Amino acid sequence: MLSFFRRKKPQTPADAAKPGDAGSHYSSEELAAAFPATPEAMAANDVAAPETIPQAPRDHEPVPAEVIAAALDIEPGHPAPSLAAGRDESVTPLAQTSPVEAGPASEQAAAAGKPGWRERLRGSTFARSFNGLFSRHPKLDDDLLDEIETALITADVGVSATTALIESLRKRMKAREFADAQALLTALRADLLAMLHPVAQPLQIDTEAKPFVLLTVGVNGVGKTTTIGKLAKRFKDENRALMLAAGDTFRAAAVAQLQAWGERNGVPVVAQGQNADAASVAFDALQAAKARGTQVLIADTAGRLHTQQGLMAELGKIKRVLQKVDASAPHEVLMVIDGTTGQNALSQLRQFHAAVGVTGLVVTKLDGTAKGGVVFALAREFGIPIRYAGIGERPEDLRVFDAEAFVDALLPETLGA
Ligand SMILES: Nc1nc2c(ncn2[C@@H]2O[C@H](COP(=O)(O)OP(=O)(O)O)[C@@H](O)[C@H]2O)c(=O)[nH]1
Ligand SMILES: [Mg+2]
Repeated sequence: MLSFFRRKKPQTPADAAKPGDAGSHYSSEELAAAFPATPEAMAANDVAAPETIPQAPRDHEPVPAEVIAAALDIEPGHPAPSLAAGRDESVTPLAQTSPVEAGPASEQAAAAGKPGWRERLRGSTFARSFNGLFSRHPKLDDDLLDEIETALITADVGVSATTALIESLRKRMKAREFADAQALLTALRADLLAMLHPVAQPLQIDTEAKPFVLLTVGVNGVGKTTTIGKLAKRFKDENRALMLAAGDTFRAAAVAQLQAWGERNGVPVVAQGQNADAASVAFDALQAAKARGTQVLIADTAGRLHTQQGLMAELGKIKRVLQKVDASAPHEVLMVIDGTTGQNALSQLRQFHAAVGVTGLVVTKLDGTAKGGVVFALAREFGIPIRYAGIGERPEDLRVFDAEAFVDALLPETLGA
């Protein structure tokens, strides 16, 4: 098949907007300069005077049992084992402190390699495009490269990352580096892994932070609240004193959803109900968490489109209000990205990073219809750590992002046999 991608060299909006060379990452300063705040946004950013902010958390109404049941249509389970290997003494690697790590489930997991990943990602466009590709094109030639190029683009790897991968393979093929198509596949797997290695950095809870504040952000429906619920379960299993802040005050159901996760996991939830000021909820929660000696505070926020300037500015306000209580907070700004989004994920991350300084990513819904490739595009464009991957709806389906397991699931070592 002919490759129109290589020959036409199309420009995506993401490529067009990208300064510097193709492989460069954005600093917060570059992003802030590229997306200056408007006067309206600056005004909206004004931090509420401390005296206008309630000093104590409000008790919330009890959540009806049916709401809890509806919100928690899941089975409890064990968090996944991880590659986490902390070196800093002041920092506790999450996975290493997990009591379930030593349990029979994790021993079984270790014996089976990286369980779940292949099975869950089998349906992705990435895996499906490559499945059978090498048996249809067993010969090492330009046609094989064109097919691979098309498969990568179709899987949302993005034009710039795909071009870089293909041109490198082409050079090495011309230099007769590969004995056969299988050798080229091995090289492609290694190149893909090399793209992900720098971003496969597990979240580590700094135990010096009291509490460690984790602020979740992202557009609507990407899986923020579900991810918080899964993290709550994980942290709880690690015996961490935990608190949640119901910062999505746009919808009453959003508060109830978080309260339901809290009740299921025995975790206190600070909420003020619908239409409350999200920054005020965050402020309350951090005060309460400090007073109680909580180790980890996870704050939910309402989903917002990256193009909604006023709402994006509100995130900056939440951050600044948190900093009134603790100058080092939030310790992690975790952006949740829906893996089915495609290349739009890049503009989302660009805008959220400019507004609030994203320090880690969770890519959800990689099971099901996700194409899978956007993870590579995100890694290449931004270099922001990918903390977790959502590969299903159960708590144990939020996995510490594992570059090897991910590449292996999308592109197994032996294909098209
Ligand atoms: N299949 C799948 N669904 C997910 C995953 N993460 C979240 N979801 C679903 O995505 C939907 C929206 O999640 P929610 O947490 O309410 O999104 P929010 O608006 O960002 O808070 C829910 O139906 C979740 O069950 C995942 O990793 N895989
Ligand atoms: Mg939500």
